[in-house]
Amino acid sequence: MGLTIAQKIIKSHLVSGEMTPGQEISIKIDQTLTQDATGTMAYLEFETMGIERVRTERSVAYIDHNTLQSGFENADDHRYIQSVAKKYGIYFSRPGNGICHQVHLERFGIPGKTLIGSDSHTPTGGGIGMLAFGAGGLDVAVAMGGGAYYITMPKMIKVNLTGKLRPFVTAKDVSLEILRILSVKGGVGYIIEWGGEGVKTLSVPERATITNMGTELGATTSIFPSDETTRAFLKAEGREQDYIPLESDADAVYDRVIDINLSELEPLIAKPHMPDNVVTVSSLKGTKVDQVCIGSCTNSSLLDMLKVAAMLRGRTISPSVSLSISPGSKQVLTMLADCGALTDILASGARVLECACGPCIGMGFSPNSGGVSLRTFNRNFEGRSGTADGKVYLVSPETAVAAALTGEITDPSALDMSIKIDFPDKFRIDDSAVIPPASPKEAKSLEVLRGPNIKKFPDSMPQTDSIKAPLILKVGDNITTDHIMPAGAKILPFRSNIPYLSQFCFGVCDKTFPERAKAAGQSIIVGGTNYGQGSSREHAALVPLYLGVRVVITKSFARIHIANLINAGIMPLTFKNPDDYDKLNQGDTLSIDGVFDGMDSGEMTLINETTGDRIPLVCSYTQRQKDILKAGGLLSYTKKEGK
Ligand code: MIC
Ligand code: SF4
Repeated sequence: MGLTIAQKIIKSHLVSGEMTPGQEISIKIDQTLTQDATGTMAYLEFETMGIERVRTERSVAYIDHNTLQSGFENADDHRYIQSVAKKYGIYFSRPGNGICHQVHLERFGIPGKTLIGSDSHTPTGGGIGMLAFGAGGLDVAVAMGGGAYYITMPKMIKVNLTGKLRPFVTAKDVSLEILRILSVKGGVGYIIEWGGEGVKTLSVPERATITNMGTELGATTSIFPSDETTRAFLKAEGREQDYIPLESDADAVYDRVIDINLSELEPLIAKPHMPDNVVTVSSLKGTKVDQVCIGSCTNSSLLDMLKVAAMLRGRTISPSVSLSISPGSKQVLTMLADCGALTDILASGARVLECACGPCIGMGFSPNSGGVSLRTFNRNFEGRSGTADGKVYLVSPETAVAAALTGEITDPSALDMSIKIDFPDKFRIDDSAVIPPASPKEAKSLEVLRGPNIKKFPDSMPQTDSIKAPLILKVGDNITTDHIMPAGAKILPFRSNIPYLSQFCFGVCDKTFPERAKAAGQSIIVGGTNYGQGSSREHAALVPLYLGVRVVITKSFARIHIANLINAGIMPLTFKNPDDYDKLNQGDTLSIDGVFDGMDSGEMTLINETTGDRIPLVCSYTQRQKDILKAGGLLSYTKKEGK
């Protein structure tokens, strides 16, 4: 039987397990990336492992999320990451050099290699044929130390592309179309492989937009073939030697095939507050827009920016709209400057922001009260923009510009406009903002620089054989990590200060949660389906751990979050009968006996001591996961096992 592209890469990197869907496998990781908001924690974890130098082929630390430096906290964290990177063999991409996923694609990504990153959009690398996964910081730390990465062997979806996108219909619309088809949980347990004749019509940045937003489907990762288009991209980056061709075998077997005819798509838009809340742009025609933001790891490539500049050339944005543009990297920004496109952007009245995540992670540019914000980003979760009642819509750069010009939601293909892009076949290569690590000899005498904002980890809590605790918080479906542990300009500086962060835990759902959880000592959370979707931030597990949460019971979990819970030593369990969710009320006292036997048999009984209900729960931990939970988390487990 033939293999898919992803299966081929897994096979060549397999360390343990069988490649049967649903089974745990572990794979060798060639490259890692971190960003600053998750990186500080990942490097603190790496340091506790006592390893002298990273054991990957390439590890890169990016500073891109929290670049405001509104107090000493960020600056200290950046300095800490820079000093750790230098000492332990990691390349350091300075603030201003760009968004991790964009820069990684440009400068470091290699087809056929494996990559994990402490950021959920690491699958962007799939645009260049990498098998790239988002993971918790601890998993990345382990991989930097040479440890394998454990995942459940996914099933395979093939998206078969035919046709060619019409003008003003874009890769972003392809992402929104697949979200419309599959929903934010439709990709859980799958790798999505993009294939078919239509692939040839998409450039690498367009493919990367699509693999980037595969994260919003809940997919384990997404990948494109590596072909002549990939070779041309690598050549333009001066890295043709990194090219290898990659395609699936003709008789490869997929669990599901979805057909999309690119020629039939039209501009799409995701309405507040979920990326799968997708309708056509034309159906919202005329809706007034207050703000437009262009950028993020989804849509900040040179191609995107050149199209934006071409649409803005000689035009002025609507007086009622505030437009921000953040190019994805220094390479993109300097090339826009070189060809004059930056002048077109500035002349239109746009505000050019730093090459960083910026508004996407709530670092400024929050919309006005109740404001409508059209963004080329990948997430429009409630409150993420920094304005609690802001209404964020997700669109392509072309639809974004159309709204910035007209002041209302407008289908860009309905504008009387045609644009022509001169796409260069050689990019401007300048790696001066990437600082290489010290030599192993020099590294020995280097000191790691720490600031006072770096606080200790929450104490680990080994699982006990019986638990009795109150149901401290009951939440619904699709709870995101932005609900559990919000980000944004006010909170992000404290990513290495768990006690401080804890005040904001679940703030979007219930501001009283932190106080109540602390007072309870130990507690249990109950959620609906797809609990923990979104970010890879392990803080969404470490902070609840700090607040005493021992168990989370849901109808289903998102992939990275369930791994982070186990890594933190919090026991994730699911309802055997999802309807039992209704038998639990916030404030009930719950208990579970025989936890260790239950971990082995895969079944436990939850007793609702308040109502007397007995509720069957299920789990399917691997031996390693059981050991991690019993040890009180991956860090204690790793130390104990001497791994
Ligand atoms: C996000 O888009 O939510 C983030 C911020 O990039 C996160 C990482 C983080 O929380 O630091 C992600 O996607 O993993
Ligand atoms: Fe940064 Fe936004 Fe991409 Fe996350 S989704 S990495 S915050 S640009």
